[in-house]
Amino acid sequence: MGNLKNNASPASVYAPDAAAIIKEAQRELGSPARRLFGRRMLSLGGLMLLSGCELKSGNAVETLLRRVSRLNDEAQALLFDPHTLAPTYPESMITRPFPFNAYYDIDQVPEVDAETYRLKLTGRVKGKSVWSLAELGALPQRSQVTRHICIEGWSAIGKWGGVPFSYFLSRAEADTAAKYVAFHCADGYWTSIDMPTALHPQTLLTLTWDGNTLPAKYGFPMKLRIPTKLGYKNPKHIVAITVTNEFPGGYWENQGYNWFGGS
Ligand SMILES: Nc1nc2c(c(=O)[nH]1)N[C@H]1C(S)=C(S)[C@@H](COP(=O)(O)O)O[C@H]1N2
Ligand SMILES: [Mo]
Repeated sequence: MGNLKNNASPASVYAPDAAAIIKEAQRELGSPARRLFGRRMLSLGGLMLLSGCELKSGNAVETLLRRVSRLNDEAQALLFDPHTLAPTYPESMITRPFPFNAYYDIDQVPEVDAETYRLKLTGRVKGKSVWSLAELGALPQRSQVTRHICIEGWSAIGKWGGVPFSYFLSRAEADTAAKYVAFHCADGYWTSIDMPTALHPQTLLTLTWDGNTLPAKYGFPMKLRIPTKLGYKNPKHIVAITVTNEFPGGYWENQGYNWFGGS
């Protein structure tokens, strides 16, 4: 990101808190953008020229950066190869203890009752729309050891097991031509993904961690594990899933994290 730093001066001319804007720009213009533009990062000045925007107020900058981030989503969607697999690891490499992360402390983890729990499907779904844990557990299960990468700067290897999500979507007769799948969680968190990622062979609706029932801290009763996406795109404690053509956004995404969030 050196170029952004070196070209910090144009931003300071136009906007009051250049440092914050540059930091935001660095976050928004993550690695996929770097891949797209080669090693020549766009400076804020370059972005201004490209967009025809004058970065006079913080608000204009934010609007511009959001537009760039959406462009970044499109670029990542284009670069995403549904047949490319994320690396898998031997069980000996599993990170123990595995880190906990959420937008709250560990003592606030939601408690979901296994007996009364029901997963609800809404939106473009024709089949069974209410699922108990026993019904989900009776579907074919697979497990994989993959690396979870958090945008906050840590990663950890874990083993998750569950139902291939593409299989689940087809069993539920979901419209797999729809654009998005959104996830609503017991703790109020929500996120959404593109359909090609939902159908990716490594995207699993997981019920176990390390061979045992998913512990509360890791998302009981269910975490969507997507090894091709960053941690914040891996919802825990899912209670409802919506298949939709309306852009759903997400908890962190609506605060500026890039929506596609590929890893
Ligand atoms: N429901 C819910 N899901 C969530 C989050 C959250 O706060 N609530 N945080 C996300 C983030 S940022 C990360 S890094 C991972 C952390 O998962 P872990 O606790 O299993 O490490 O969960 C993701 N899914
Ligand atoms: Mo994260």
